Amino acid sequence: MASAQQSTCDAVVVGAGFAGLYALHSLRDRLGLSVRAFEAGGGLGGTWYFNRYPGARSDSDSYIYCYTFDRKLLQEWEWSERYPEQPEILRYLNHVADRLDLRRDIQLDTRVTEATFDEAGKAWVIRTDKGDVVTARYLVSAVGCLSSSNQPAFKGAETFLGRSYHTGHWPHGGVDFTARRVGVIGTGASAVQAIPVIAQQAKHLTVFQRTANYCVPARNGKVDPEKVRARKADYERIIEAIRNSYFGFEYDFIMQSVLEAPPEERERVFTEMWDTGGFAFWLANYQDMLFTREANDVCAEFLHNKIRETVKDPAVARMLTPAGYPYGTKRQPLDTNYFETFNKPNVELVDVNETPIEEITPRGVRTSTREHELDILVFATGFDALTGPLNRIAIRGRGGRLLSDKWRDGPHSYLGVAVAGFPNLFTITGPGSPSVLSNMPVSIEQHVDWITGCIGHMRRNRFATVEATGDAEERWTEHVAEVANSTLMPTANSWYVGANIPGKPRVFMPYLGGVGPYRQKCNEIAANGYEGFALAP
Ligand code: NA7
Repeated sequence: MASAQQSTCDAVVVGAGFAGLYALHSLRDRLGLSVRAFEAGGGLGGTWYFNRYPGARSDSDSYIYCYTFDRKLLQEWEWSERYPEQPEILRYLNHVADRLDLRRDIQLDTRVTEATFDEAGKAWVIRTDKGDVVTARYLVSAVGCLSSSNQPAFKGAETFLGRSYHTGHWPHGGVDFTARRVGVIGTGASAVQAIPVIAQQAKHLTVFQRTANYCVPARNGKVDPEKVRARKADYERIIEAIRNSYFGFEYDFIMQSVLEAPPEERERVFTEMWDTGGFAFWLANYQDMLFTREANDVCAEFLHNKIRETVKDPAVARMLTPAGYPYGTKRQPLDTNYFETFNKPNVELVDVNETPIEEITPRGVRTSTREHELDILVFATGFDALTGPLNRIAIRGRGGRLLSDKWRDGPHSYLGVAVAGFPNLFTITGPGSPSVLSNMPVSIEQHVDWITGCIGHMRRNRFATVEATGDAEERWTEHVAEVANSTLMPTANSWYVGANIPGKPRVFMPYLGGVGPYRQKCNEIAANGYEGFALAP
């Protein structure tokens, strides 16, 4: 596709990951719109194009970490393991793009830098770093929730003579750690996946930990072919179940207080969830776990004991034992031999609260007590979540107002999909929607279907613009906060509240009301003529 050109189309989609691909397909092939998608990556896949670090895989089970709109594809595609690995997900997304003939409308290696709403023309004028200027009636953001990486500004970072990488921008040829001294900064979900794999190769691995994490075993492996067959035969029920569930998984809370469960019963239930692996311990635990500290402590204690049982050196076990925040209020990583890795003689743990990183030197990382010499430094330091990817595009709505200015004190959004003052802008899995607190493909499909319905309604009724009203937006934003504040979730210094980014306003960004209830709310709003939106000819 030629670049550096001026053109017009009905819709521009920003991003070609799970969300962008489906948005392109839905708007183009269901509504018949002319659509152009821009993707910053050199290939499609979004998150799965960029996050190629060792051990990268989905933490959702493969049979539900996929599109459900194409039932034939659901039957045909064979996942090789319980959790799909990054290359396999990328193969899947490329397969989908070919199957739906999406590539002809995707421009790769192109970052959208600006989008300005032209009030007179009732259209968006979108500019890219390749010089494209596209006028489109609808602007659909499919930028992802975790695509703007967080690179902490360590003093001296530029002086390091070894090689350094961020997990979210991993080199395509991979990194050979053999005989290398490696440092990993961070112990979030990415690090928890990468550390055991790096430790197998590296001569020496130093892990710099700021916050110890609660991890539960993934228990990855081949899925019994009988189970695969049974699931394929049962997809209609599964789809209904995940769409109406709380988190987009086949999980339900145990409708009992953990404090009322007899201790032996509780232990049996915990052990069963632990042995099954995956998110059950987090998302299908006793119902009061995320509501009262007393209940939470009981669940946390089970996990503390597991760490003590696994990690041989009591001092290291103590450092790895999370403290100071309730279990489940930060994203729970799934691990494969994470804690076991710290028993290896070539692995060292540094608590940067006790011995802070003072600077990065040409030879490695210097903490308050010593210099750790390194050949390779891995930043597993996460992302400026949810608002970051949107705020880095200069999106100007009515009166030329920048979205990043409007969101200076935190995101204000209606349903997480629309913003007052920014007509015809749709934000797939934006802040204020279940997004990162759900199995992403389920939420992505719901948003894209809803957006398609909304644009279809506009075209049938000859509305040129749709815009969230200020009132509806404020009520929704308050509701998002109210639901979050009724739980323990906002109490931790997590990326859900932006605590990982210095200066970011502390606001709990994803919607905790549940995937099923949220879907129902969105459907009701549409059925009531797009309540809370102003539609204009
Ligand atoms: P996360 O979960 O944000 O983890 C980042 C890690 O890096 C975490 O342990 C942070 O500690 C640590 N970090 C961040 N900044 C610093 C500085 N300045 N110094 C030391 N340590 C730091 O990102 P991931 O990539 O692991 O996972 C992101 C999501 O991707 C994941 O949840 C899945 O949804 C997929 P902190 O906890 O903030 O103290």
